[in-house]
Amino acid sequence: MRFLTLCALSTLAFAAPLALAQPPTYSAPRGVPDVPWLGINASWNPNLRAHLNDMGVKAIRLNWGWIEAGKPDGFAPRYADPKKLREFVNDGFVLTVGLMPRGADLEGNTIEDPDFEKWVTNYKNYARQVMSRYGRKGDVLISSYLVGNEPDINEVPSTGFLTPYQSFRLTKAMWEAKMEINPALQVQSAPVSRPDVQYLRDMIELGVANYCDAIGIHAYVDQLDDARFRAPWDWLRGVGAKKPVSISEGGAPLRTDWGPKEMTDVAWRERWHALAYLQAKRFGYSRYLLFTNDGGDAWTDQWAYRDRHKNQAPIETAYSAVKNGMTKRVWNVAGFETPNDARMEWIPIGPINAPRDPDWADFAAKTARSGKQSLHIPATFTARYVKRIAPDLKPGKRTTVTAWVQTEGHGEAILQAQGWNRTGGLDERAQSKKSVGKWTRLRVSFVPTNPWAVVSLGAKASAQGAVWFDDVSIEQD
Ligand SMILES: [Ca+2]
Repeated sequence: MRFLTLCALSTLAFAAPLALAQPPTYSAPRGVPDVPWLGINASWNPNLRAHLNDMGVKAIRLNWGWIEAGKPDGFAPRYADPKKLREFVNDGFVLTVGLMPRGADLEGNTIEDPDFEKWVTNYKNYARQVMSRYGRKGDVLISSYLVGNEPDINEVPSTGFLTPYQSFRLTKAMWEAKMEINPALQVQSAPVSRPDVQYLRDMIELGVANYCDAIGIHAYVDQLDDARFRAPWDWLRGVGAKKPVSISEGGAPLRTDWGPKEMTDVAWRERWHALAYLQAKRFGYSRYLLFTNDGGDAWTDQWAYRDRHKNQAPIETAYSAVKNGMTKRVWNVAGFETPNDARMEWIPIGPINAPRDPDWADFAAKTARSGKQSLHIPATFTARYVKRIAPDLKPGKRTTVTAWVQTEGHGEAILQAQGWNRTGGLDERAQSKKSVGKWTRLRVSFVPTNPWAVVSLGAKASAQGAVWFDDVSIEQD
């Protein structure tokens, strides 16, 4: 069966090519594409499948407007050609579509109604129609469904904004439809425009986690900083809910002043992709769909990865940041004997819109437990961290991260493993120690439900101090 669920597909996809090395040292195979965790919003064009295969993304969100706009389009459920969709599914793509709660259903009936209960019924019927056509058991073409798009900022003249309660009810209606048609389909709650908007908190407190397979968010630009990006998890924790959180849009644009003025747009966009990838893994998000493959108007063109005005040529360096950066992370035992790549390997963490990369980490310090070098972090009252993705873990296996540390003055070394729980993005394991002038080992252990972890090396101090790290390793039973 070709169908892969939102939650299970990364597990399935990673199970086959893993062939983990046996303990004591785990080493991931080079260049395992990080798919279909990674995806993109895309309009159909004749070369789309080849283009996305080249880029290394295998999840697609079909554009939201196609469904009720009534325009013939190769991907619109109202008109979609199942043969075209099947070509993608047979090639390993996972297809997502948003069903707008306004406009017409597949039979041309108006969905919106002044009587909200009738509106909910109409929307549920619409979801039933689409799922019966494209999501039936044994023949799933579109496996993920989103409830509309950014209800917190999308106002419609006739009825204004949908309230959080209305978005909650429409999510529940879609959930009920999929439970009737095919419970294996994935329903994502109405995706809000940013991770930390109160609207989402209201939906979560109304209980939306009980009626979806994943909480839906969008995450752009500096919304990926810790304080903002953690909000959905804080709110889920607040109501005791355990549910994956999925990102159906995110990106950083060119040719605007959204980024720091001290960096070129190209350099900033490249750094953004490295940090965004790390942050999405660090918080255990279950999918990341970038925005957008080739734009479509002056606004969306700024966020694109291919230039529709130049025969779909890749837009660098964002295109390469995805093709080579977001799909090919590797882990090796970190002895700090070779130069660190601060995009692909250990990333010093600072604000995503900072004017320059943090420069406090020395990845070639001359105090070494092994070889000739180690990582040195001058400790401050506010803890500093460098982080790295450990890809290709086997979910369900006991996993242990160890690091050798030495400290100076008031410095305290912190080892953390984060992002490994797909229904608890704030769950982490941590150990910290002072060990002045003497190498000692830190160790944390966990059982991942995501096929990855983010390893974090930190330093803090109540007064002057420093920390060295060497020989960081990860093992699975
Ligand atoms: Ca070393």
